Amino acid sequence: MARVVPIVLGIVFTGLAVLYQIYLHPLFEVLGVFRTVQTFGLNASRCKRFPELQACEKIVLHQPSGVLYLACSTPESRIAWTPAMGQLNPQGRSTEDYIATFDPSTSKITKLHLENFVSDQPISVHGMDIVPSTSLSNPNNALYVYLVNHRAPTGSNPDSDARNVGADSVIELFNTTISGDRLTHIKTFRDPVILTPNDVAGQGDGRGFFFTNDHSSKIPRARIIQNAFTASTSVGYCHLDRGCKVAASGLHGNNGIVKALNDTVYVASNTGGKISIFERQGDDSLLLTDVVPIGQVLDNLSLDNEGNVWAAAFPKARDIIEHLSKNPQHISPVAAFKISSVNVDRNESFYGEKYIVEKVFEDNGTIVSGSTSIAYDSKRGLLFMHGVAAQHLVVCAL
Ligand SMILES: *[C@@H]1O[C@H](CO)[C@@H](O)[C@H](O)[C@H]1NC(C)=O
Ligand SMILES: *[C@@H]1O[C@H](CO)[C@@H](O)[C@H](O)[C@H]1NC(C)=O
Ligand SMILES: *[C@@H]1O[C@H](CO)[C@@H](O)[C@H](O)[C@H]1NC(C)=O
Ligand SMILES: *[C@@H]1O[C@H](CO)[C@@H](O)[C@H](O)[C@H]1NC(C)=O
Ligand SMILES: *[C@@H]1O[C@H](CO)[C@@H](O)[C@H](O)[C@H]1NC(C)=O
Ligand SMILES: CC(=O)N[C@H]1CO[C@H](CO)[C@@H](O)[C@@H]1O
Repeated sequence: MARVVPIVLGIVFTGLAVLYQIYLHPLFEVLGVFRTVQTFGLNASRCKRFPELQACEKIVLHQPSGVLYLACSTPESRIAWTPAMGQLNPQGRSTEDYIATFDPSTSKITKLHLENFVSDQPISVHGMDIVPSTSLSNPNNALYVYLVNHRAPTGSNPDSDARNVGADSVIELFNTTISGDRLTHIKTFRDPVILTPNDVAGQGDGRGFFFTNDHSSKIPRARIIQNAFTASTSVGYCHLDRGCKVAASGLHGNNGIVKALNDTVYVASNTGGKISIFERQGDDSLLLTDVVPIGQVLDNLSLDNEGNVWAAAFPKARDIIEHLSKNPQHISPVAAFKISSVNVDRNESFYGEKYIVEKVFEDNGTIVSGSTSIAYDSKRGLLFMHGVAAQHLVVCAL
């Protein structure tokens, strides 16, 4: 008996060490538990802050005009009502979320009026996509606006308490015109496949979109552990005529999504610290073609004019969690990665190197803090950064 105990302990410790090596160590690396934040790549005297725009979860650049679209709220209300973070107190949510445009050439901010939007509750914005209309008869420079809207469940019985059932999330389709001040509502998509929508990537015909589900259940219990260790999130596709379906499943910690004009779809994995690249199939499902490891907690993605993918990243997961779930004033370092695909004509691709990952900057929170969304105007050399609970828009000349 006396000799069995050390053997059992030995086995247990070896088991734990193996578990640590396989699961915890990579996770700690991605979460930045042991990381020292660097500061490089941004020059404070070439950056400006715009505190009129707060808590803008998602920003999307309209490249031809240089105008930025922002989906905004208030930092305080995000702590009460951010279903993606399991924050499900609808009483504390903002009643004045809005979509705004920001023109960097004049610094003009325009809050867009919602037209034809009939709802029994205020809009609660999250992910967004802005897509120029591809319709041939398009005299007005129309744009389609796809928005994740986290409604609260309605009614007064326990089955309609958000803490028990989660948010009643939908995806809204609007249209607008470039430099217009209105968003005209076209349709609300509500479907069981739209479970925990985070971000959306829409089509230019205003008829369909891909979106990420950031969890496999609407209710927060055990969701964090589930997301860190299991591949249980999905990408869905909805179409005006064909309804909604799961386009890809078994993915790890889905977050931002972006689609190139050629229908290549990029999805960021937050706790997985990687970007998955898909090709759209004839039946609107997505075929995984590549995975690009980044090694940090990732958030929302954007594409620049030159086909590079930009990813906002959090060097310190602990700080972003504090910032998002307790105290919006808490400083959270930010990093940005640029992922460029190697031209297939070039020789590198023959050796299996298809993407180049470059860390463009890292900041300890002095210049930018808590950015969950980054957009780069490659023509004008401007970098835009905002975050779900951030206090201001930051615009930097690179
Ligand atoms: C930062 O930008 C200012 C103004 O453009 C410039 O004078 C300065 O040299 C820059 N600093 C660095 C370290 O590049
Ligand atoms: C937006 O949609 C409405 C209704 O579907 C339509 O009447 C209007 O012309 C559209 N606006 C633009 C700018 O395309
Ligand atoms: C699709 O477009 C992206 C972005 O411009 C580009 O990087 C990618 O190589 C293209 N994919 C294909 C299959 O052409
Ligand atoms: C590719 O490799 C070949 C043989 O090494 C070389 O002759 C050619 O110049 C290379 N092409 C490019 C675009 O680098
Ligand atoms: C961030 O870095 C800058 C420049 O290296 C330094 O001056 C500042 O004290 C740092 N701030 C924090 C909060 O670490
Ligand atoms: C669309 C979008 O903004 N997605 C994510 C951006 O970052 C925050 C912080 O992690 C997430 O909560 C959002 O879901």
